[in-house]
Amino acid sequence: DLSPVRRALISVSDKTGLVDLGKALEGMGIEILSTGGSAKALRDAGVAVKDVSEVTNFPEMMDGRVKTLHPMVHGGLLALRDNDDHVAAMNEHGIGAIDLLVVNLYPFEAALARGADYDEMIENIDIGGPAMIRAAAKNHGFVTTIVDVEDYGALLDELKTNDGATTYAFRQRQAQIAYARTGAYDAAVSGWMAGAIGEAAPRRRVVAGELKQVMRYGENPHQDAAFYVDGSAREGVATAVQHQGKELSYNNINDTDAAFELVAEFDPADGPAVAVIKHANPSGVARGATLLDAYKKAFDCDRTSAFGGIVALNQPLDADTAREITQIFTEVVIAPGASDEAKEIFAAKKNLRLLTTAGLPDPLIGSQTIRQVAGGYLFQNKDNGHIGLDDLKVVTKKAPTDEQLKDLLFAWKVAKHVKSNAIVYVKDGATVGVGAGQMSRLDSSTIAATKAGRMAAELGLSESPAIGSAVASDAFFPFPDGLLEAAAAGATCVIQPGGSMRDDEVIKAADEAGLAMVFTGMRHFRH
Ligand code: 93A
Repeated sequence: DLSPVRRALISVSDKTGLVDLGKALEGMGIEILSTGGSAKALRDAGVAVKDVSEVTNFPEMMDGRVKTLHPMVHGGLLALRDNDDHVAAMNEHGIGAIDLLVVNLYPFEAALARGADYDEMIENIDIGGPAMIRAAAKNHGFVTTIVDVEDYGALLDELKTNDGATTYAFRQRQAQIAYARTGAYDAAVSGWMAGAIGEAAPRRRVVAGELKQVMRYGENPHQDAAFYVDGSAREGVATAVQHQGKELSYNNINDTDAAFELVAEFDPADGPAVAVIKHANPSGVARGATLLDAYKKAFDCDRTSAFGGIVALNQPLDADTAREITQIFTEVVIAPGASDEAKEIFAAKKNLRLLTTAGLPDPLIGSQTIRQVAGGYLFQNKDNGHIGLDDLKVVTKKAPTDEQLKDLLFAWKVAKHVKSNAIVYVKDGATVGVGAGQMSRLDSSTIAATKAGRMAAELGLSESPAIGSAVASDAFFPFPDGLLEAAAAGATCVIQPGGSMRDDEVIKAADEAGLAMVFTGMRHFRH
Protein backbone atom coordinates (compact mmCIF):
# COMPACT_ATOMS: atom_id res chain seq x y z
CA ASP A 1 0.00 0.00 0.00
CA LEU A 2 2.98 2.30 -0.41
CA SER A 3 2.55 5.10 -2.93
CA PRO A 4 5.73 6.84 -4.12
CA VAL A 5 5.84 10.62 -4.17
CA ARG A 6 7.56 11.86 -7.30
CA ARG A 7 5.72 15.09 -7.96
CA ALA A 8 4.19 17.53 -5.47
CA LEU A 9 1.98 20.60 -5.85
CA ILE A 10 2.39 23.25 -3.18
CA SER A 11 -0.05 26.16 -2.94
CA VAL A 12 -0.19 27.81 0.45
CA SER A 13 -1.43 31.12 1.84
CA ASP A 14 0.24 30.58 5.21
CA LYS A 15 3.89 30.37 4.24
CA THR A 16 5.02 29.12 7.68
CA GLY A 17 7.44 26.22 7.29
CA LEU A 18 7.17 26.39 3.50
CA VAL A 19 10.84 26.81 2.71
CA ASP A 20 11.95 24.01 5.04
CA LEU A 21 9.34 21.72 3.56
CA GLY A 22 10.36 22.65 0.00
CA LYS A 23 14.03 22.02 0.74
CA ALA A 24 13.29 18.66 2.33
CA LEU A 25 11.11 17.54 -0.59
CA GLU A 26 13.71 18.73 -3.08
CA GLY A 27 16.33 16.82 -1.12
CA MET A 28 14.31 13.66 -1.64
CA GLY A 29 14.29 14.25 -5.38
CA ILE A 30 10.62 15.25 -5.51
CA GLU A 31 9.63 17.62 -8.31
CA ILE A 32 7.74 20.66 -7.02
CA LEU A 33 4.97 22.55 -8.81
CA SER A 34 3.71 25.70 -7.20
CA THR A 35 1.44 28.75 -7.55
CA GLY A 36 2.48 32.42 -7.71
CA GLY A 37 3.33 33.50 -4.19
CA SER A 38 4.32 30.06 -2.96
CA ALA A 39 6.59 29.50 -6.00
CA LYS A 40 8.25 32.86 -5.44
CA ALA A 41 8.92 32.17 -1.76
CA LEU A 42 10.46 28.81 -2.61
CA ARG A 43 12.51 30.16 -5.49
CA ASP A 44 13.79 33.06 -3.37
CA ALA A 45 15.06 30.46 -0.90
CA GLY A 46 16.84 28.58 -3.66
CA VAL A 47 14.37 25.72 -4.07
CA ALA A 48 13.77 24.61 -7.67
CA VAL A 49 10.06 24.90 -8.59
CA LYS A 50 7.96 24.76 -11.70
CA ASP A 51 5.09 27.24 -12.01
CA VAL A 52 1.64 25.72 -12.28
CA SER A 53 1.01 28.16 -15.14
CA GLU A 54 3.77 26.38 -17.07
CA VAL A 55 1.96 23.07 -16.56
CA THR A 56 -1.50 24.38 -17.45
CA ASN A 57 -0.24 26.58 -20.25
CA PHE A 58 -2.50 29.28 -18.88
CA PRO A 59 -1.38 32.29 -16.89
CA GLU A 60 -2.84 32.76 -13.43
CA MET A 61 -5.67 35.15 -14.19
CA MET A 62 -8.51 37.25 -12.79
CA ASP A 63 -6.56 38.34 -9.72
CA GLY A 64 -5.62 34.74 -9.06
CA ARG A 65 -9.21 33.51 -9.05
CA VAL A 66 -8.18 31.02 -11.72
CA LYS A 67 -4.79 29.49 -11.04
CA THR A 68 -5.08 25.76 -10.59
CA LEU A 69 -8.59 25.08 -11.91
CA HIS A 70 -7.40 23.10 -14.93
CA PRO A 71 -7.45 19.47 -16.18
CA MET A 72 -3.64 19.39 -16.12
CA VAL A 73 -3.89 19.86 -12.36
CA HIS A 74 -7.09 18.01 -11.55
CA GLY A 75 -6.34 15.17 -13.95
CA GLY A 76 -2.99 14.75 -12.24
CA LEU A 77 -4.68 14.60 -8.84
CA LEU A 78 -7.68 12.45 -9.73
CA ALA A 79 -6.32 9.85 -12.14
CA LEU A 80 -6.36 6.29 -10.84
CA ARG A 81 -2.85 5.05 -11.42
CA ASP A 82 -3.97 1.45 -11.78
CA ASN A 83 -6.78 2.11 -14.24
CA ASP A 84 -5.81 1.63 -17.91
CA ASP A 85 -8.34 4.14 -19.20
CA HIS A 86 -7.14 6.78 -16.75
CA VAL A 87 -3.53 6.13 -17.63
CA ALA A 88 -4.35 6.29 -21.35
CA ALA A 89 -6.10 9.65 -20.81
CA MET A 90 -3.07 10.95 -18.96
CA ASN A 91 -0.78 9.87 -21.78
CA GLU A 92 -3.04 11.26 -24.48
CA HIS A 93 -3.24 14.69 -22.88
CA GLY A 94 0.23 14.83 -21.43
CA ILE A 95 -1.05 14.99 -17.85
CA GLY A 96 1.58 14.27 -15.25
CA ALA A 97 0.55 12.57 -12.00
CA ILE A 98 0.59 14.70 -8.85
CA ASP A 99 1.32 12.46 -5.86
CA LEU A 100 1.40 14.99 -3.06
CA LEU A 101 -0.76 18.08 -2.53
CA VAL A 102 0.17 20.66 0.07
CA VAL A 103 -2.47 23.39 0.35
CA ASN A 104 -3.63 25.77 2.97
CA LEU A 105 -6.53 27.98 2.10
CA TYR A 106 -7.08 31.71 1.76
CA PRO A 107 -7.40 32.93 5.36
CA PHE A 108 -11.18 33.36 5.38
CA GLU A 109 -11.52 32.79 9.13
CA ALA A 110 -8.80 35.34 9.91
CA ALA A 111 -10.58 37.89 7.72
CA LEU A 112 -13.80 37.12 9.61
CA ALA A 113 -12.07 37.54 12.95
CA ARG A 114 -10.75 40.99 12.05
CA GLY A 115 -14.13 42.09 10.74
CA ALA A 116 -13.15 42.55 7.08
CA ASP A 117 -15.74 44.19 4.81
CA TYR A 118 -17.96 42.26 2.42
CA ASP A 119 -15.78 42.54 -0.68
CA GLU A 120 -12.70 41.46 1.22
CA MET A 121 -14.56 38.47 2.64
CA ILE A 122 -15.63 37.46 -0.86
CA GLU A 123 -12.05 37.65 -2.14
CA ASN A 124 -11.01 35.44 0.76
CA ILE A 125 -13.25 32.59 -0.35
CA ASP A 126 -10.83 30.05 -1.76
CA ILE A 127 -12.17 28.04 -4.69
CA GLY A 128 -9.18 26.38 -6.31
CA GLY A 129 -7.67 25.27 -3.01
CA PRO A 130 -10.70 23.32 -1.74
CA ALA A 131 -11.22 21.88 -5.24
CA MET A 132 -7.70 20.46 -5.22
CA ILE A 133 -7.94 19.29 -1.61
CA ARG A 134 -11.20 17.43 -2.28
CA ALA A 135 -9.80 15.90 -5.45
CA ALA A 136 -6.56 14.73 -3.87
CA ALA A 137 -8.34 13.42 -0.78
CA LYS A 138 -10.81 11.47 -2.92
CA ASN A 139 -7.84 9.85 -4.63
CA HIS A 140 -6.11 8.96 -1.36
CA GLY A 141 -5.54 5.50 -2.76
CA PHE A 142 -2.57 7.16 -4.48
CA VAL A 143 -2.32 10.79 -3.45
CA THR A 144 -1.22 12.35 -0.16
CA THR A 145 -3.04 15.54 0.93
CA ILE A 146 -1.61 17.92 3.52
CA VAL A 147 -3.77 20.87 4.61
CA ASP A 148 -2.18 21.87 7.89
CA VAL A 149 1.28 23.33 8.56
CA GLU A 150 1.33 21.23 11.72
CA ASP A 151 1.40 18.07 9.61
CA TYR A 152 4.56 18.94 7.63
CA GLY A 153 6.71 17.17 10.20
CA ALA A 154 4.60 14.01 10.09
CA LEU A 155 4.73 14.06 6.28
CA LEU A 156 8.51 14.27 6.21
CA ASP A 157 8.81 11.50 8.80
CA GLU A 158 6.48 9.35 6.72
CA LEU A 159 8.49 9.95 3.54
CA LYS A 160 11.78 9.24 5.31
CA THR A 161 10.50 6.06 6.91
CA ASN A 162 9.13 4.74 3.62
CA ASP A 163 11.90 5.77 1.27
CA GLY A 164 10.01 8.59 -0.41
CA ALA A 165 6.60 6.94 -0.31
CA THR A 166 3.55 7.13 1.96
CA THR A 167 1.44 4.35 3.42
CA TYR A 168 -2.27 3.95 2.74
CA ALA A 169 -3.05 4.51 6.42
CA PHE A 170 -1.25 7.86 6.35
CA ARG A 171 -2.97 9.00 3.14
CA GLN A 172 -6.35 7.94 4.43
CA ARG A 173 -5.86 9.79 7.71
CA GLN A 174 -4.76 12.94 5.88
CA ALA A 175 -7.77 12.65 3.56
CA GLN A 176 -10.06 12.57 6.58
CA ILE A 177 -8.33 15.67 7.94
CA ALA A 178 -8.63 17.29 4.50
CA TYR A 179 -12.42 16.91 4.35
CA ALA A 180 -12.72 18.18 7.92
CA ARG A 181 -10.88 21.28 6.75
CA THR A 182 -12.96 21.94 3.63
CA GLY A 183 -16.13 21.23 5.60
CA ALA A 184 -15.19 23.70 8.31
CA TYR A 185 -14.18 26.23 5.68
CA ASP A 186 -17.52 26.17 3.89
CA ALA A 187 -19.33 26.21 7.24
CA ALA A 188 -17.46 29.42 8.08
CA VAL A 189 -18.41 30.94 4.71
CA SER A 190 -22.06 29.95 5.09
CA GLY A 191 -22.19 31.15 8.70
CA TRP A 192 -20.69 34.48 7.71
CA MET A 193 -23.18 34.89 4.87
CA ALA A 194 -26.11 34.11 7.17
CA GLY A 195 -24.90 36.93 9.42
CA ALA A 196 -24.34 39.30 6.50
CA ILE A 197 -27.84 38.65 5.14
CA GLY A 198 -29.34 38.97 8.61
CA GLU A 199 -30.73 35.42 8.34
CA ALA A 200 -31.44 34.82 12.01
CA ALA A 201 -33.43 31.62 11.62
CA PRO A 202 -31.38 28.58 12.53
CA ARG A 203 -32.27 26.82 9.28
CA ARG A 204 -29.93 25.39 6.66
CA ARG A 205 -26.93 25.76 8.87
CA VAL A 206 -23.89 23.56 9.21
CA VAL A 207 -21.83 23.40 12.33
CA ALA A 208 -18.06 23.23 12.16
CA GLY A 209 -14.99 24.83 13.60
CA GLU A 210 -11.23 24.76 13.54
CA LEU A 211 -9.40 22.66 16.05
CA LYS A 212 -7.81 24.94 18.64
CA GLN A 213 -6.77 22.58 21.38
CA VAL A 214 -6.76 18.90 22.21
CA MET A 215 -7.37 18.56 25.93
CA ARG A 216 -5.80 16.00 28.21
CA TYR A 217 -9.34 14.80 28.88
CA GLY A 218 -12.96 15.90 28.78
CA GLU A 219 -15.52 16.45 31.49
CA ASN A 220 -14.11 13.33 33.16
CA PRO A 221 -10.67 11.74 32.87
CA HIS A 222 -11.91 8.80 30.81
CA GLN A 223 -13.32 11.08 28.09
CA ASP A 224 -11.25 12.45 25.19
CA ALA A 225 -11.94 16.06 24.26
CA ALA A 226 -10.98 18.92 21.99
CA PHE A 227 -11.79 22.62 21.63
CA TYR A 228 -12.94 23.97 18.26
CA VAL A 229 -13.27 27.64 17.38
CA ASP A 230 -15.53 29.05 14.69
CA GLY A 231 -14.66 32.74 14.61
CA SER A 232 -18.17 33.74 15.65
CA ALA A 233 -17.12 35.74 18.71
CA ARG A 234 -14.62 38.57 18.72
CA GLU A 235 -14.02 38.49 22.48
CA GLY A 236 -14.28 35.45 24.70
CA VAL A 237 -12.57 32.33 25.90
CA ALA A 238 -11.91 31.25 22.29
CA THR A 239 -9.86 34.35 21.50
CA ALA A 240 -8.37 35.15 24.92
CA VAL A 241 -4.61 35.25 25.46
CA GLN A 242 -3.34 32.99 28.25
CA HIS A 243 -0.48 34.52 30.20
CA GLN A 244 0.47 31.76 32.59
CA GLY A 245 -0.40 28.40 34.05
CA LYS A 246 -1.06 25.02 32.49
CA GLU A 247 -3.46 24.48 29.61
CA LEU A 248 -7.14 25.04 30.26
CA SER A 249 -9.18 21.88 30.75
CA TYR A 250 -12.57 21.12 29.22
CA ASN A 251 -14.37 22.20 32.40
CA ASN A 252 -12.18 25.30 32.73
CA ILE A 253 -13.13 26.44 29.23
CA ASN A 254 -16.81 25.82 29.86
CA ASP A 255 -16.76 27.65 33.19
CA THR A 256 -14.60 30.51 31.94
CA ASP A 257 -17.05 31.05 29.10
CA ALA A 258 -19.97 31.12 31.55
CA ALA A 259 -18.10 33.58 33.78
CA PHE A 260 -17.10 36.00 31.04
CA GLU A 261 -20.50 35.95 29.31
CA LEU A 262 -22.15 36.72 32.64
CA VAL A 263 -19.89 39.58 33.69
CA ALA A 264 -20.19 41.11 30.21
CA GLU A 265 -23.86 41.81 31.03
CA PHE A 266 -22.58 44.57 33.29
CA ASP A 267 -21.54 47.63 31.31
CA PRO A 268 -18.16 48.85 32.61
CA ALA A 269 -19.46 52.40 32.17
CA ASP A 270 -21.75 51.68 35.15
CA GLY A 271 -18.79 50.58 37.28
CA PRO A 272 -16.76 47.47 38.04
CA ALA A 273 -18.43 44.05 38.26
CA VAL A 274 -17.09 40.61 39.12
CA ALA A 275 -18.52 37.10 38.70
CA VAL A 276 -17.22 33.98 40.43
CA ILE A 277 -18.27 30.74 38.72
CA LYS A 278 -18.37 27.13 39.83
CA HIS A 279 -19.69 24.36 37.61
CA ALA A 280 -20.98 26.94 35.14
CA ASN A 281 -23.15 28.63 37.79
CA PRO A 282 -22.30 31.82 39.66
CA SER A 283 -21.38 31.37 43.31
CA GLY A 284 -21.45 35.16 43.51
CA VAL A 285 -21.75 38.27 41.35
CA ALA A 286 -21.33 41.85 42.46
CA ARG A 287 -20.83 45.42 41.46
CA GLY A 288 -18.54 47.57 43.55
CA ALA A 289 -17.10 51.04 43.96
CA THR A 290 -13.80 49.50 42.89
CA LEU A 291 -12.91 46.21 41.24
CA LEU A 292 -11.50 45.02 44.55
CA ASP A 293 -14.73 45.90 46.29
CA ALA A 294 -16.77 44.07 43.62
CA TYR A 295 -14.54 40.99 43.91
CA LYS A 296 -14.84 40.90 47.71
CA LYS A 297 -18.63 41.18 47.54
CA ALA A 298 -18.88 38.47 44.87
CA PHE A 299 -16.58 36.23 46.89
CA ASP A 300 -18.51 36.85 50.12
CA CYS A 301 -21.79 35.59 48.63
CA ASP A 302 -20.56 32.02 48.92
CA ARG A 303 -17.04 31.73 50.29
CA THR A 304 -17.17 27.96 50.46
CA SER A 305 -18.13 27.51 46.81
CA ALA A 306 -15.75 30.21 45.55
CA PHE A 307 -12.77 27.98 46.35
CA GLY A 308 -11.26 26.70 43.09
CA GLY A 309 -13.58 28.95 41.10
CA ILE A 310 -13.32 30.94 37.90
CA VAL A 311 -13.29 34.72 38.26
CA ALA A 312 -14.39 37.08 35.50
CA LEU A 313 -14.01 40.86 35.60
CA ASN A 314 -15.65 43.50 33.43
CA GLN A 315 -12.60 45.76 33.67
CA PRO A 316 -8.83 45.20 33.42
CA LEU A 317 -7.36 43.40 36.42
CA ASP A 318 -5.55 45.77 38.78
CA ALA A 319 -2.92 45.02 41.43
CA ASP A 320 -5.21 45.33 44.45
CA THR A 321 -7.75 42.90 43.06
CA ALA A 322 -4.99 40.53 41.88
CA ARG A 323 -3.54 40.46 45.40
CA GLU A 324 -6.94 39.68 46.91
CA ILE A 325 -7.68 36.92 44.38
CA THR A 326 -4.43 35.16 45.26
CA GLN A 327 -5.60 34.80 48.88
CA ILE A 328 -7.46 31.62 47.93
CA PHE A 329 -7.03 28.97 45.25
CA THR A 330 -8.62 30.14 42.00
CA GLU A 331 -8.46 28.17 38.74
CA VAL A 332 -8.82 30.90 36.12
CA VAL A 333 -9.14 34.68 35.98
CA ILE A 334 -10.43 36.30 32.79
CA ALA A 335 -10.53 40.05 32.21
CA PRO A 336 -10.42 42.58 29.39
CA GLY A 337 -6.75 43.30 30.17
CA ALA A 338 -4.45 43.31 33.19
CA SER A 339 -1.91 45.77 34.54
CA ASP A 340 1.78 44.82 34.58
CA GLU A 341 1.74 44.87 38.37
CA ALA A 342 -1.27 42.53 38.48
CA LYS A 343 0.51 40.16 36.11
CA GLU A 344 3.57 40.17 38.36
CA ILE A 345 1.47 39.32 41.40
CA PHE A 346 -0.11 36.41 39.54
CA ALA A 347 3.25 35.20 38.22
CA ALA A 348 4.07 33.89 41.70
CA LYS A 349 1.00 31.60 41.53
CA LYS A 350 2.00 28.92 39.08
CA ASN A 351 -1.34 27.12 38.96
CA LEU A 352 -3.47 30.21 38.43
CA ARG A 353 -4.36 30.81 34.81
CA LEU A 354 -4.72 34.43 33.67
CA LEU A 355 -6.59 35.11 30.44
CA THR A 356 -6.97 38.53 28.91
CA THR A 357 -8.95 39.85 25.97
CA ALA A 358 -9.06 43.18 24.17
CA GLY A 359 -12.63 43.78 25.33
CA LEU A 360 -15.80 42.24 26.70
CA PRO A 361 -18.09 39.85 24.83
CA ASP A 362 -21.10 41.62 23.30
CA PRO A 363 -24.14 40.29 25.20
CA LEU A 364 -26.40 41.48 22.39
CA ILE A 365 -24.55 39.64 19.64
CA GLY A 366 -26.77 37.46 17.47
CA SER A 367 -24.99 34.13 17.38
CA GLN A 368 -26.09 30.53 17.80
CA THR A 369 -25.78 27.86 20.43
CA ILE A 370 -25.62 24.13 19.85
CA ARG A 371 -26.40 21.21 22.06
CA GLN A 372 -25.97 17.62 21.14
CA VAL A 373 -28.59 14.98 21.69
CA ALA A 374 -28.31 11.33 20.73
CA GLY A 375 -28.48 11.31 16.95
CA GLY A 376 -28.44 15.02 16.29
CA TYR A 377 -27.99 18.61 17.34
CA LEU A 378 -30.27 21.23 18.77
CA PHE A 379 -29.46 24.55 17.22
CA GLN A 380 -30.88 27.86 18.42
CA ASN A 381 -30.19 31.56 18.46
CA LYS A 382 -28.29 32.64 21.52
CA ASP A 383 -30.27 34.10 24.42
CA ASN A 384 -29.36 37.73 23.87
CA GLY A 385 -32.68 38.94 25.26
CA HIS A 386 -32.38 42.19 27.11
CA ILE A 387 -34.70 43.95 29.54
CA GLY A 388 -34.60 47.63 30.46
CA LEU A 389 -36.55 49.70 32.97
CA ASP A 390 -39.15 50.56 30.33
CA ASP A 391 -39.97 46.89 29.78
CA LEU A 392 -41.00 46.29 33.38
CA LYS A 393 -44.63 46.10 34.35
CA VAL A 394 -45.53 46.66 37.99
CA VAL A 395 -48.27 44.16 38.92
CA THR A 396 -48.56 44.63 42.68
CA LYS A 397 -50.10 47.42 44.76
CA LYS A 398 -46.64 48.34 45.90
CA ALA A 399 -44.22 49.61 43.25
CA PRO A 400 -40.49 49.06 43.71
CA THR A 401 -38.35 52.02 44.74
CA ASP A 402 -35.52 53.22 42.48
CA GLU A 403 -33.03 51.37 44.68
CA GLN A 404 -35.09 48.20 44.50
CA LEU A 405 -35.36 48.50 40.72
CA LYS A 406 -31.58 48.58 40.45
CA ASP A 407 -31.25 45.38 42.43
CA LEU A 408 -34.11 43.74 40.56
CA LEU A 409 -32.48 44.36 37.19
CA PHE A 410 -29.15 43.19 38.59
CA ALA A 411 -30.76 39.98 39.86
CA TRP A 412 -32.48 39.49 36.52
CA LYS A 413 -29.19 39.70 34.60
CA VAL A 414 -27.61 37.17 36.92
CA ALA A 415 -30.62 34.82 36.76
CA LYS A 416 -30.24 34.68 32.98
CA HIS A 417 -26.86 33.00 33.53
CA VAL A 418 -27.96 30.56 36.23
CA LYS A 419 -29.10 27.06 35.27
CA SER A 420 -32.86 26.66 35.57
CA ASN A 421 -34.72 26.67 37.79
CA ALA A 422 -32.93 29.84 38.85
CA ILE A 423 -33.69 31.95 41.89
CA VAL A 424 -31.34 34.82 42.73
CA TYR A 425 -31.38 37.09 45.79
CA VAL A 426 -29.61 40.44 45.47
CA LYS A 427 -28.91 43.22 47.92
CA ASP A 428 -27.04 46.46 47.23
CA GLY A 429 -25.68 45.31 43.88
CA ALA A 430 -24.46 41.91 45.05
CA THR A 431 -25.92 38.42 45.03
CA VAL A 432 -26.59 37.09 48.53
CA GLY A 433 -28.13 33.75 47.58
CA VAL A 434 -28.21 31.76 44.34
CA GLY A 435 -30.45 28.72 43.83
CA ALA A 436 -29.51 26.88 40.64
CA GLY A 437 -30.45 23.89 38.55
CA GLN A 438 -33.22 22.41 40.68
CA MET A 439 -36.12 20.44 39.26
CA SER A 440 -38.63 22.64 41.10
CA ARG A 441 -38.67 26.40 41.46
CA LEU A 442 -39.61 26.00 45.10
CA ASP A 443 -36.43 23.99 45.77
CA SER A 444 -34.31 26.66 44.06
CA SER A 445 -36.01 29.29 46.23
CA THR A 446 -35.31 27.29 49.37
CA ILE A 447 -31.68 26.65 48.44
CA ALA A 448 -31.07 30.32 47.65
CA ALA A 449 -32.50 31.27 51.05
CA THR A 450 -30.44 28.60 52.79
CA LYS A 451 -27.32 29.90 51.08
CA ALA A 452 -28.11 33.42 52.24
CA GLY A 453 -28.34 32.02 55.77
CA ARG A 454 -24.95 30.38 55.41
CA MET A 455 -23.47 33.62 54.08
CA ALA A 456 -24.65 35.33 57.29
CA ALA A 457 -22.91 32.62 59.33
CA GLU A 458 -19.69 32.80 57.26
CA LEU A 459 -19.48 36.58 57.59
CA GLY A 460 -20.75 36.71 61.18
CA LEU A 461 -23.76 38.86 60.22
CA SER A 462 -26.50 39.31 62.80
CA GLU A 463 -29.24 38.53 60.24
CA SER A 464 -29.66 36.95 56.81
CA PRO A 465 -28.63 39.26 53.95
CA ALA A 466 -31.78 38.05 52.16
CA ILE A 467 -33.76 40.32 54.49
CA GLY A 468 -34.64 43.37 52.42
CA SER A 469 -33.34 41.76 49.23
CA ALA A 470 -34.60 41.71 45.65
CA VAL A 471 -35.34 38.31 44.14
CA ALA A 472 -35.33 37.21 40.51
CA SER A 473 -36.90 34.10 39.04
CA ASP A 474 -35.80 33.08 35.52
CA ALA A 475 -39.30 31.86 34.66
CA PHE A 476 -42.75 32.50 36.10
CA PHE A 477 -43.82 31.16 39.46
CA PRO A 478 -46.37 28.47 38.55
CA PHE A 479 -47.72 28.57 42.12
CA PRO A 480 -47.39 31.07 44.96
CA ASP A 481 -45.20 28.67 47.00
CA GLY A 482 -41.80 29.66 45.55
CA LEU A 483 -42.67 33.32 45.89
CA LEU A 484 -43.86 32.86 49.48
CA GLU A 485 -40.60 31.06 50.25
CA ALA A 486 -38.73 34.16 49.00
CA ALA A 487 -40.95 36.42 51.08
CA ALA A 488 -40.32 34.26 54.14
CA ALA A 489 -36.58 34.58 53.51
CA GLY A 490 -36.98 38.35 53.69
CA ALA A 491 -37.18 39.45 50.05
CA THR A 492 -39.18 42.64 49.59
CA CYS A 493 -39.39 42.82 45.80
CA VAL A 494 -39.62 40.35 42.93
CA ILE A 495 -38.78 40.26 39.23
CA GLN A 496 -40.13 37.46 37.06
CA PRO A 497 -41.51 36.98 33.53
CA GLY A 498 -45.15 36.50 34.50
CA GLY A 499 -47.44 34.58 32.17
CA SER A 500 -48.50 31.76 34.48
CA MET A 501 -52.11 30.53 34.42
CA ARG A 502 -52.09 31.38 38.10
CA ASP A 503 -50.56 34.87 37.82
CA ASP A 504 -53.58 36.26 39.67
CA GLU A 505 -52.98 33.94 42.62
CA VAL A 506 -49.29 34.76 42.65
CA ILE A 507 -49.92 38.52 42.49
CA LYS A 508 -52.47 38.23 45.31
CA ALA A 509 -49.93 36.33 47.43
CA ALA A 510 -47.32 39.02 46.70
CA ASP A 511 -49.73 41.77 47.75
CA GLU A 512 -50.61 39.95 50.93
CA ALA A 513 -46.92 39.51 51.73
CA GLY A 514 -46.34 43.22 51.09
CA LEU A 515 -44.02 42.60 48.15
CA ALA A 516 -43.46 44.81 45.14
CA MET A 517 -43.40 42.72 41.97
CA VAL A 518 -42.55 43.46 38.31
CA PHE A 519 -43.08 41.31 35.22
CA THR A 520 -40.50 41.29 32.42
CA GLY A 521 -42.53 39.45 29.79
CA MET A 522 -39.33 37.57 28.92
CA ARG A 523 -38.09 34.22 30.17
CA HIS A 524 -34.47 33.17 30.59
CA PHE A 525 -34.45 29.39 30.79
CA ARG A 526 -30.93 27.97 30.71
CA HIS A 527 -30.54 24.22 30.80
O1 93A B 1 -8.58 32.11 -6.15
S1 93A B 1 -8.56 30.69 -6.05
O2 93A B 1 -9.74 30.11 -5.57
N1 93A B 1 -8.29 30.04 -7.50
C1 93A B 1 -7.42 29.05 -7.74
O3 93A B 1 -7.42 28.51 -8.86
C2 93A B 1 -6.50 28.66 -6.70
N2 93A B 1 -5.54 27.73 -6.68
C3 93A B 1 -4.93 27.79 -5.49
N3 93A B 1 -7.33 30.27 -5.09
C4 93A B 1 -6.48 29.30 -5.45
N4 93A B 1 -5.49 28.74 -4.71
C5 93A B 1 -5.09 29.19 -3.38
O4 93A B 1 -4.04 30.13 -3.52
C6 93A B 1 -4.54 28.16 -2.48
O5 93A B 1 -5.52 27.46 -1.74
C7 93A B 1 -3.63 28.94 -1.55
O6 93A B 1 -4.28 29.36 -0.38
C8 93A B 1 -3.27 30.19 -2.35
C9 93A B 1 -1.79 30.22 -2.64
O7 93A B 1 -1.50 31.27 -3.54
P1 93A B 1 0.00 31.78 -3.71
O8 93A B 1 0.85 30.57 -3.92
O9 93A B 1 -0.05 32.67 -4.94
O10 93A B 1 0.36 32.52 -2.48
